[in-house]
Amino acid sequence: MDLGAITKYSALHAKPNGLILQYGTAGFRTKAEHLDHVMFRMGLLAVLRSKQTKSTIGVMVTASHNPEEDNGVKLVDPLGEMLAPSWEEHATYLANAEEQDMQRVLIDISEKEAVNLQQDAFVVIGRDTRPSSEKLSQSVIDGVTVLGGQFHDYGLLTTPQLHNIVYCRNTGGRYGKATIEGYYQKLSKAFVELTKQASCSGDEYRSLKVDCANGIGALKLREMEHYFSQGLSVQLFNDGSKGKLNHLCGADFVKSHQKPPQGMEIKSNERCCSFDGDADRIVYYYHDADGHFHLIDGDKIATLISSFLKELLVEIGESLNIGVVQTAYANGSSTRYLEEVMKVPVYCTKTGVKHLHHKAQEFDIGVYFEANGHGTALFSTAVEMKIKQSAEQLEDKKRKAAKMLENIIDLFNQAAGDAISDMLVIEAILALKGLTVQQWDALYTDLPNRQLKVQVADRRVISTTNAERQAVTPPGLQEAINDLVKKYKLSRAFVRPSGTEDVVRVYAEADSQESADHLAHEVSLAVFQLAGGIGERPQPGYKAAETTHNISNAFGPGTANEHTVP
Ligand code: NG1
Ligand code: ZN
Repeated sequence: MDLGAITKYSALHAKPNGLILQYGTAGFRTKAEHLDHVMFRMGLLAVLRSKQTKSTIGVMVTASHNPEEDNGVKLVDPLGEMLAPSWEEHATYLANAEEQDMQRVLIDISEKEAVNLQQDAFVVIGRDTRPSSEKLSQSVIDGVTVLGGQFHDYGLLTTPQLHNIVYCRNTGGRYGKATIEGYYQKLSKAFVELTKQASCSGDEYRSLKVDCANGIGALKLREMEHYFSQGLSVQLFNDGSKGKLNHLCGADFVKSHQKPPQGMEIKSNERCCSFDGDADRIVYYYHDADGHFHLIDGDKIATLISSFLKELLVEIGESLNIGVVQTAYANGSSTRYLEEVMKVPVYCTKTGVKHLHHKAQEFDIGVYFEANGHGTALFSTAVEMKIKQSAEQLEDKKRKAAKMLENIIDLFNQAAGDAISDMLVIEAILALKGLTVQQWDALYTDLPNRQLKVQVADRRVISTTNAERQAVTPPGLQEAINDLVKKYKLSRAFVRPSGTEDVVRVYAEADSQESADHLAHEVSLAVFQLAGGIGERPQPGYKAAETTHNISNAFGPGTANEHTVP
């Protein structure tokens, strides 16, 4: 380690005194102007992680669905997964070291993790379309090079494309070529093969409106569309040519406001979808003949996918163990439908895709989705081999089903939830089953629900158990929630501290929208009273909820996962 050079370069990416940031569920995320030192240091850390794992490590510069002024960074582990938890702690430790302590912290981490500093290191870097991303990714590169690491800067990428590239590089090409071209070809080939088998070829099944959140998804979909155009035509909206990133559009906006994005004209029964700012989430929606908006979220996507996979397995005659993984935010109707109608086991994990991903790895086939539209399906190596064999050996209908499954496996991005890949999977399934968007939506009816945010002095006073469905502290809060829930039919409510914003999230569902709204409001009041609420008391009615939403979305210092030490 050339400590002199590190000190010299670090001074060029100096940390503002007293600024403290946390590596949260999605890495570091805050105002872009506070992130230069974090980027440089994550370049250093990626080199250490690469030396330790003797593998390529990824660094993605993005703040996903956050406003354009924000940015963020996360590291991608060798199999395309989120960074291991012990290294998340190192990341926080290194990002927060004052300038004079930085070297010592770096040495500390390499000693603790027994990093062989002589080992080669290779880091791949990607970034989204934010105005700040290019400069910040240059700071990552400075960190990588000063520690003697080699790198490849892939430039503009969606987050899941970077995860995919890391996975491909570390598996010697078995998972596919580690290039953007390789990604387009693999997915498109599988998609075109699948849609060739669809019997209904009416136009309504084969065209889709896509809201790209004014982000990277638009660029990448445009690059890719000619590869799959014989199977699907896409019409892009919010492609970044005018509007601001994630502003009044994108998957997060559509899901949380339960309304269509701006800038997209929707005719009745037209199938539409929205990506988020880094294209790792997707939600679908349509307007019915009466002009009512219908949202099809991650839960219904998981249901469509798992029922299709199950049907194929029955057809092939394979009894593989298939499971669906959700979080506490999954709509109660979806869980009931999966368990009672489809007879598929459902598991609930803590919020954050790394938890869902790990749980899904326990099955032959694990389908996981957060309600917000982030998810994918994972297939064990043994299953992949078995299906390949079946596609060669079986005959007629069984062979056809095995071939379909083989292509579906190729169409999923098994490294991470991926809006483009999920979109193609969904479009293929709808075409193969001859389903309209309304028929898909009619699988079950979502229970009315409401999500609110409450501001408290210190959200860490709330701790939870049972996959975040019950509050352990502060004393009395869970009892209060239990009493409130009893007042409503088909009701459920829980609270948890957000991992990405300085708020407590409240979720409630019940048999009517009015009841869900009341319950959410009453639970918010209980949180405010028992967990140290600050500012204005929560007000009843959805109008108040929207106001709360906007305030905490401002994401300034003190409202994000950022604290300034006085
Ligand atoms: P927090 O802020 O911890 O609720 C949010 C989402 C997560 C996940 C992360 C990372 C909800 C309720 N929460 O986490 O699902 O996507 O952001 O982006 O949607
Ligand atoms: Zn995202």
